[in-house]
Amino acid sequence: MTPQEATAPRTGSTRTAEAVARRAAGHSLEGPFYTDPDFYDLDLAAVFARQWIFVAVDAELPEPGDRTTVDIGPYALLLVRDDQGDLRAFHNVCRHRGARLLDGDGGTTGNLVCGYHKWTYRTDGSLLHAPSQPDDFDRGRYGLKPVHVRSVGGLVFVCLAAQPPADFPEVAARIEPYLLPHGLRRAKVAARTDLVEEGNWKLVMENNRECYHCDGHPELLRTFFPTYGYTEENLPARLRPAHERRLRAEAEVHATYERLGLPYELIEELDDRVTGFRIQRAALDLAGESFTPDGRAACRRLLGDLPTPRLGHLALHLQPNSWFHVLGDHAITFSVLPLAPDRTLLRTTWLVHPQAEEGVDYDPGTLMSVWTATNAQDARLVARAQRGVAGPAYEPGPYAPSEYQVEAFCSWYIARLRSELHREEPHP
Ligand code: 3BY
Ligand code: FES
Ligand code: FE
Repeated sequence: MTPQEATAPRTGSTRTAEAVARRAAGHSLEGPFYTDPDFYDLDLAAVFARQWIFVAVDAELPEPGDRTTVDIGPYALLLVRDDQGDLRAFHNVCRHRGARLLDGDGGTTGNLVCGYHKWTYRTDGSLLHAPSQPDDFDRGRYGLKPVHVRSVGGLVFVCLAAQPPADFPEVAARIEPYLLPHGLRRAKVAARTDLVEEGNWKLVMENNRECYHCDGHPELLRTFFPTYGYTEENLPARLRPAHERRLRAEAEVHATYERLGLPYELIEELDDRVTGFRIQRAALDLAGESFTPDGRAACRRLLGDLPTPRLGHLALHLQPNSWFHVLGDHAITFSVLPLAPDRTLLRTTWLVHPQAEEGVDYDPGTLMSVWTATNAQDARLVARAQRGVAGPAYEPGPYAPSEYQVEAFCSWYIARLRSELHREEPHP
């Protein structure tokens, strides 16, 4: 090494590139991936500004003029349904002097009016009116900056990149047949919670991708089989009774899926493509209908007017930031959005049949209880993990076999960073 190299400052990008190159497969990531602002910036660039990010459901903005806002790290976005009924997404930044255009979520609007000097945009993003500008002012130059948006079976994704990942249409085409029978596009939002977790976004995702910690979820485990992630070969003896119950329950729901023509095969392509995903229909324990204490439906009206609630759950995992459980009676969506290196928003949304009436067909407390408890338990685990990996004694440790989806997430993530570090295209 020449003296010059030895004394040259190690820039953020050099340190990050070295850590990415060093990553040992089968082991958790080094501490700075979860704590260091340079890694956080790299995650925003390589993942959140490149991939399709799950941010909302169609049911939040069903009618023309309905709108909502969402922030992805530093990117403030607004979603609006235009006059033709199509979803649009824009940077939520006024083209006059850059003020945040809309605040908060929900609401209906004819036009989008900036609260500062009242520049007014149509729902298609074009600038309709800029008060007191000269006659030759060219409104055509100051439309809102558009962002790619698309719905997949009622789930809304945005992509900040100029060129979204080319494989997403294929992934959408493969998961849509699983989702469409549940009618999520026309469903009703029964509840939504925002939970700020005290941990890096990857710890939130990694935690979701395994059930090695599921003893911490007594409410969930009444219906969710704890055998998740294990195979016949590596199943611990203590899970054998649950495994036997699961096999019997699977045989029954498979017959139902066949009878109703519902796709149920496992597709698991988590780390070998740009848009990693996993989808599967699987049985639930007890009554097998829903995530409730006795496994019975929490909502009397069924999603998509399906003829039986006894459908187990459709589990969908998408890289980088989401997971979903679709049941006969309701659906739950989970969107993970980074706030800071050590803070992450988990937005959870419960969907029911559009005509289901609160207090008549469902009690929100019952509907929400299992995942509210599970999210709170997971948030405590994520905060513990963050505190541990932030300390000097932490070194990456080995994954257990049942954590193979955590390894898949991390190797998928490392591949995204590698391709970012070798890329020359600028960012939006
Ligand atoms: O939400 C999931 O996909 C589940 C719940 C428990 C662990 N995780 C695999
Ligand atoms: Fe929006 Fe001035 S910043 S109208
Ligand atoms: Fe958990």
